[in-house]
Amino acid sequence: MGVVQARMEAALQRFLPATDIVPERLHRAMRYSVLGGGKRVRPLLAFAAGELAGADPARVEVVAAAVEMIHAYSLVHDDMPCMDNDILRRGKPTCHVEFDEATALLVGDALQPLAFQIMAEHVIADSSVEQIEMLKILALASGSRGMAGGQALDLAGVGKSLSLPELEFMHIHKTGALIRAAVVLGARCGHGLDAQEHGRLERYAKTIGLAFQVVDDVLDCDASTATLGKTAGKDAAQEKPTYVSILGLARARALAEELRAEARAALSSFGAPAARLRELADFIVLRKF
Ligand code: GRG
Repeated sequence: MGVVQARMEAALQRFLPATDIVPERLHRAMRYSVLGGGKRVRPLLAFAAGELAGADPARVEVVAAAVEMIHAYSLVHDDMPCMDNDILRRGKPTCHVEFDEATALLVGDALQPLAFQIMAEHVIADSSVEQIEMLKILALASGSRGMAGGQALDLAGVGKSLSLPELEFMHIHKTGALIRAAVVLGARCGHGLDAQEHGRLERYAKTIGLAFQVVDDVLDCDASTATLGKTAGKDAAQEKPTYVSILGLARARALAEELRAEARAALSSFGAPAARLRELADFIVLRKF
């Protein structure tokens, strides 16, 4: 585990309610769903963007944990029988299998406000106006004009053929919105960037958000369940439109490569301080799980 991941794990341990606090079972299920798993890509992005913007890591830790809580809730709900109906996540039984459906629903219901609570009760900006702006960024990224809306489009697309722009629109929302929020919020914890630089960072964030999804589609048909820690081959089985189903495997791989180059190009003016963001673009595209 890297330094950021270890720091994140400790922070999430602290922010999540303890298992001896009532209701114990819900708190156990929340901790089960958030802790001890996941690549922590979004926190890594928040810390890397924070580093570029000269942010205090103590502030970045809060926004990174908030984004990761929203992400964890989305996975718990996505795995439920009413959505993707999966039994394996991060190499262990999904939340509704380990606990039950009602508890899984409540885990999402509770993780989502907890994300906003920690952002409201810790100092993450120099002014309360700026802090509220940051809460709004996460709210927009999570809601019907962001991740939840993208999920709705995803569910509506099952069994249908989507055009490439339609697929891209869905993914920019479902997966891209939260990835963008991680980068933007990490950078907003500091004040080292001007408006133009924030714009370049936004372009980077949008591009790697899309690259993340293209690679996810490739891995779904290219990697094993054991490597992924989640059921492989589901997209084809569920007749979901994906980059692979539309472009074929080779062109989907080539697109991921193009997006990696585009993301790195967006960072070119930043020089050495953006090294971690470049590494993460490489990791997102070259990952095998
Ligand atoms: C239920 C509102 C709601 C939204 C669900 C993110 C999402 C929306 C569903 C997950 C389904 C899925 C496979 C999306 C593709 C990309 C993705 C977000 C994969 C999982 O993220 P990783 O790989 O997971 O960062 P880890 O476990 O590493 O944190």
